[in-house]
Amino acid sequence: KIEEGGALAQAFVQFALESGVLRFGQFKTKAGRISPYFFNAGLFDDGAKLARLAEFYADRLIASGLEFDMIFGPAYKGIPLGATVAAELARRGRNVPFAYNRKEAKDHGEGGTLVGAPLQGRVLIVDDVMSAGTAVRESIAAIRAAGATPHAVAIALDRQEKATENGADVDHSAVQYVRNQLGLAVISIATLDDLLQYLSGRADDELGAHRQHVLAYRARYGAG
Ligand code: OMP
Repeated sequence: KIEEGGALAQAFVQFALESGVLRFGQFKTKAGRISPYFFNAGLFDDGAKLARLAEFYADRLIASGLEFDMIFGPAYKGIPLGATVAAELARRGRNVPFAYNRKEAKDHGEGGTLVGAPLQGRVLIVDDVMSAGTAVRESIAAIRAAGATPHAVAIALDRQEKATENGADVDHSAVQYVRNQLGLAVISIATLDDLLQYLSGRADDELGAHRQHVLAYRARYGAG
């Protein structure tokens, strides 16, 4: 049983806020929604932050009991994430192969779009965020095309918002779709609910003021 939320999620939300990775304001998401918050994993931008981030993924993965044969980090943001998570798991005695992809095929040298270990067996995708679900579908397709099995997805933040299909919003979230329709396990360090819980505890300060905007966004785009 994958245990979600709890102290680990709260510690992670705090870490993301302190690192400036999680910010409040007005941001346009990939699906074209105007969001009052944004999680920019690219701002885990030094060795200490990346190491700590990898510890959060590894803690969650190990607690989940999930079995997998290798790690895939999708370009671009999944590449350092997959690499650091693979290194952290190896440090804890669990060494698995690692691969990543390029966005553009290379026509010289080793060629192709896949780099690293051959894609085979049960593949764990390590990525940053799931919103409407476009990015994860591309990773799943790339793994299948290579003849391997997309087995699970580990993300830092599940935004718990309506997925889109052919440009239209549907009622379930991307994570629910990947779990229930595609049958992959999805492990997230934190969710939108965890962020809201964190903000509830900060009702008296500046951070708490963002809660109303996040609640309004959830009312409009949150998955049913
Ligand atoms: P979907 O492909 O719609 O699930 O959106 C996920 C991608 O959106 C992530 O891989 C990011 O590139 C980007 N994103 C963030 O990084 N942080 C957010 O808080 C929201 C998004 C987003 O655009 O939805």
